[in-house]
Amino acid sequence: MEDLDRLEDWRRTHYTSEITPEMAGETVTVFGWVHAIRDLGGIKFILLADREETIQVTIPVKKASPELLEKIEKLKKQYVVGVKGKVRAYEKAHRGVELIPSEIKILGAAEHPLDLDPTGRIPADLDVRLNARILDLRRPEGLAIFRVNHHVLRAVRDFLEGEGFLEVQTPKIIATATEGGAALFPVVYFDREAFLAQSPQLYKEQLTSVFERVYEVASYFRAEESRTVRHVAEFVSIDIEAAFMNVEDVVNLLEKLIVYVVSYVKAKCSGELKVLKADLKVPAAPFKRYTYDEVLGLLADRGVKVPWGEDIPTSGLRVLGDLHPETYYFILDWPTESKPFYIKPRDDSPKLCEAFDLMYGMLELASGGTRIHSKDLLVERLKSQGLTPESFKHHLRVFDYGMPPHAGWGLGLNRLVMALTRRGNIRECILFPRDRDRLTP
Ligand code: AMO
Repeated sequence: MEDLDRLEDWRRTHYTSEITPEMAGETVTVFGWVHAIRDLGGIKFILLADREETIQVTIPVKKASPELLEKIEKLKKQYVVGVKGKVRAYEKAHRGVELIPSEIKILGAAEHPLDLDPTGRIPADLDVRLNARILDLRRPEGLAIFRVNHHVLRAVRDFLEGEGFLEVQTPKIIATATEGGAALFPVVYFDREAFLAQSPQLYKEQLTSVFERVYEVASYFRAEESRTVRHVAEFVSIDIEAAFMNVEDVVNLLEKLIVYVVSYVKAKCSGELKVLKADLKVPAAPFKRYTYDEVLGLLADRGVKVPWGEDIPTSGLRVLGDLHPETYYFILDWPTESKPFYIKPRDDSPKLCEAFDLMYGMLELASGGTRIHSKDLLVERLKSQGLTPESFKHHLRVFDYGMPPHAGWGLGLNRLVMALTRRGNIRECILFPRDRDRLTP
């Protein structure tokens, strides 16, 4: 589209959501995207959407100026417009209010046919939606999910601040694997090979020997080969690590955090939750705590045999999901061999370790535990997992500087938002998801 109008001195006076019937007679300026156009001959309607809501703009043809009508003729869906007009109370309009424009600016055009209809009236499959992600995000559900995401993070930061945690940033280009080697993405680092970080594990542990309580919110990278609704190649994790704590302390802290976050989201995001049809219930603490052995028993009774020592397979997770719909619960006392090298084996029974997972239905939301803080034991565990202590020499050296006992966890933000917004695929909760098949947009 050739000649767009200029913004000049026009500034928004209100978001659409702020315009109420009580403001009848007031002149306002709104900006947004044309969601729908309806022409009844003598009267034309535009549904204008901004990031908050929508408002009906009503143009009685006889009363409108020729300039205004000319503008209206040019409009197509998803054009960006500014509207200056008078508020009118009108019961039949959405929210009982409409806008009678005196002037319209066309500030941005959209090419037709559009790749996707953001009103959501024409269903599209997820791949089509993700290919036109920006249009997809303009759907009310898209906006709602990422507002929930925003408020989850606010709640997390608020809570951890209250618990004395310091927010840190650790490197994302690293020299050695932290969570097992298979899923690393190599990068060319000048004349050496390096990797994208899978987690902040070793750095957050080291930092407990300085700042005692640290947390980080960041993206991590795993070359996940499997195509599932809950795995992506780039995800955001909320990690904490605390000196002078053990598994029990960090489990209790996580439980408290989940209750805090759900309450916060329920209070701040009632509109979003309605759009998403997510009826949130604040979970009651304490959450159910199972041991790994108890879970194996539950599964065996239902026909899923898991060899002791192995992780719970998807078939087992499905059974657990059916037994705990929309419910948070912990699994504790994992076999040492099923968990990473840095998890502390139990003193009384070293075949078991002080690790836990937090589950929501069939979804693993978080894992963590007490860490090994004896250097000798850590070296032994590295070796028994087939890793070379030499590759971890910088990390091990820190254990010679005075390492406190410590514990922590990593909580998958995208999975948590998936649970809170009741989405069936993690990709819906990531702005621009990355997986085995997708690297764009
Ligand atoms: P873990 O590997 O269990 O633990 O990861 C922690 C949490 O991160 C999320 N997550 C993922 N989300 C989406 N796609 C993925 N590919 C993916 N991988 C992991 C999950 C998971 O529960 N260092 C430990 C944590 C700790 O002990 O502190 C770790 O990384 O929600």
